[in-house]
Parts: sequence; structure tokens; C-alpha cells
Amino acid sequence: MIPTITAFKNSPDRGRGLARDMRVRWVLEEAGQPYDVRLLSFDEMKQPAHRALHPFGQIPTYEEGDLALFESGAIVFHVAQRHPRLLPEDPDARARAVTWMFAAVNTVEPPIIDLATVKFLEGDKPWSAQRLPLVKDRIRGRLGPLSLHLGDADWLDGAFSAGDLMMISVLLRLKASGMLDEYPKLSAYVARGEARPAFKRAFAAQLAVFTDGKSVG
Ligand code: GTB
Repeated sequence: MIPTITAFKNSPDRGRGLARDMRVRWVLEEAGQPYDVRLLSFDEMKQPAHRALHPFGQIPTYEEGDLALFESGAIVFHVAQRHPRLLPEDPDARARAVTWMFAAVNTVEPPIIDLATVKFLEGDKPWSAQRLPLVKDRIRGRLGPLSLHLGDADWLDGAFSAGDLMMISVLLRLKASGMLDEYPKLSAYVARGEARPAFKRAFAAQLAVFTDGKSVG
């Protein structure tokens, strides 16, 4: 059965890989799983029909037969579970890959979201200029140890896994800020993720929504 995901009809970044349907598209491409996309306006996301799938009225969601999921991390986990290339079969290696998925969304992503918030949503507040360096330092507090852990390895724990897919998806949000350039090993890590054919297909599919109205992956 071909799953259907939801994505922005009108994304602030015009489909340049930052909205969270990108990580879902990416894992589906890595898995070789075709998918359909239903595009939603901001208004449609808040309607009861969509809230029945996503209580918080957001994208992405994932529907497959009777199964409906929300939360990009949970969707990536669901798809990855069926593919040993994305989550190793060895139980300990699998548990470590899942740990990196949680580290991405629970430890690394929050201060990165704070940076977008302070810049774009709170930029006009009188305290915004004071808060910005604090938020940047909190990000550095995550990037430094992550870079140390990665060292000269290609991926976080052996072969590429859903843990890398989630971590790279989270780090991508920092590219425009220039902060990633302070950590050459992390920049190279993100570039390795972006170079994967599955990433390129997912990126092109998201961008196509805004360039030629194509919505099927
Ligand atoms: N924890 C949830 C998950 O991981 O799935 C968070 C989902 C979420 O934040 N969804 C956002 C959304 O639906 C889109 S991804 N927002 C609309 C709303 O809440 O009303 C966040 C996002 C949006 C746009 C950009 N961009 O254009 O740069 C980047 C990230």
C-alpha cells in the first residue's frame, strides 16, 4: 500500500528542505518506498479533518491503510524499522541508532529552533539582541560535543542509519546561519547526507511543489 504524507501548500522556505516533511520524504526515498503527498494550506491544517490525523494541526502526517501517524521522528522510525539499511538488525546497534534519533530531536534540535524563534518571531522585541548570543552559545554547547563524537567517521555509529538521517535533517536548519561552518567535521557530515541520492530525490520532490506544482514522490 502506498502511504500518503502531508506537506505545506505554502512553505515559508518555498520547498528548500527545511519543513519537516523533508525528513519523511528522505526516509521514504532511502527505503525505496513510493508515496503520495497531500498538500495543505495553513487553514486546512487547523480544520477538524486534519486534526483527526494530527492533534496539533501541523505537517507532516503519514497514512498507510488504517494507520495514521504524526511527529516526523515517529514516522521516520516507523519507515526505518522495516529496512535494515536504516536501522540495523543487531539489537544493540539498533538501540544506539534510535538513541541518535532521540538525541537529534530532543537534545540538538530545541536550541536550533530557538535560534529561528529569536531571529524571526522575536526579532522586534527589545530583549531579542541580548537573547541571540545566549541561544547561539546553547547551540555551540551541542555542536561541539557532537563534532567530537563524530571525529573523522562518516556517520555517527558505523553505517548510515535513521539516526544520521534525523541528525542531518536537524543540522540542515543551521546552514543559513553560518554556525555550521564553525564545525568543519559537521559541515562535511551534513554535506555527506545531502550527497545521498535519496536525499537529492526527496529535496527535488519537495522543491517541485513550488516550481511545477508536482506533489507525488
Ligand atoms: N514535532 C513535530 C514534528 O517533528 O513533526 C513538529 C511539526 C512542525 O513543527 N510542523 C510545522 C508546521 O506544521 C512545519 S515544519 N507548522 C505550521 C503550524 O504549526 O501551524 C517547521 C518548519 C516550517 C517552515 C520552515 N521554513 O520554511 O523554513 C522550517 C521549519
